[in-house]
Amino acid sequence: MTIEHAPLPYPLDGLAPHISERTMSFHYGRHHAGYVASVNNTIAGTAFENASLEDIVAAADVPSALFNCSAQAWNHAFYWDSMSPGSVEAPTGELLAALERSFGSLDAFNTEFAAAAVGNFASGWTWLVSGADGLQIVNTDDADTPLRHGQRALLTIDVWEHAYYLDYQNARPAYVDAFIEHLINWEFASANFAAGS
Ligand code: MN3
Repeated sequence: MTIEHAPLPYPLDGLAPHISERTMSFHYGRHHAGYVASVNNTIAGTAFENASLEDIVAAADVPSALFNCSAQAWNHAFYWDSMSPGSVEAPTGELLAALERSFGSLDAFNTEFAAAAVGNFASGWTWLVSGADGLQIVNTDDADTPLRHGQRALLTIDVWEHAYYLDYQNARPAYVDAFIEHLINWEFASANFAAGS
């Protein structure tokens, strides 16, 4: 089975002006495409040849080149889905209640999430996850992903420099603020939360 470089859920310029078409053309069109191509090249003729991307991420040796490219392929697809064009629709219902239980309020979550993403001293990812202890914000390094830690990912922001440097240069806090204020797809997070409860 060939791992698919799934189409973006919006046009390349759909997140502008917060994330530009130029960033997306490199990030989706080159970085993400490259990870998917590396997975397909690496699994050809191996026991993983017919595995799903999730199964490869779950079973690949860590560290290994296959883990790096497969987890990055999965993380990026999840990141595209974590954003949507247009204004952010605030979370409601069960997810809002869970956010309030774990963080106190939506505003408190936003503040903690921003601090974690700005403070993530790595080329990595900041995640909202659901686990045994409720909702948590976690940072991962490089390609590492909640899939390998028994946590259900609800949403993520890519904080590798390639995600924001063309638009924000070194101003990661401005990129993180734009993500929180303008881009989070809470409907996607809510569907992920519902699937795990
Ligand atoms: Mn990236």
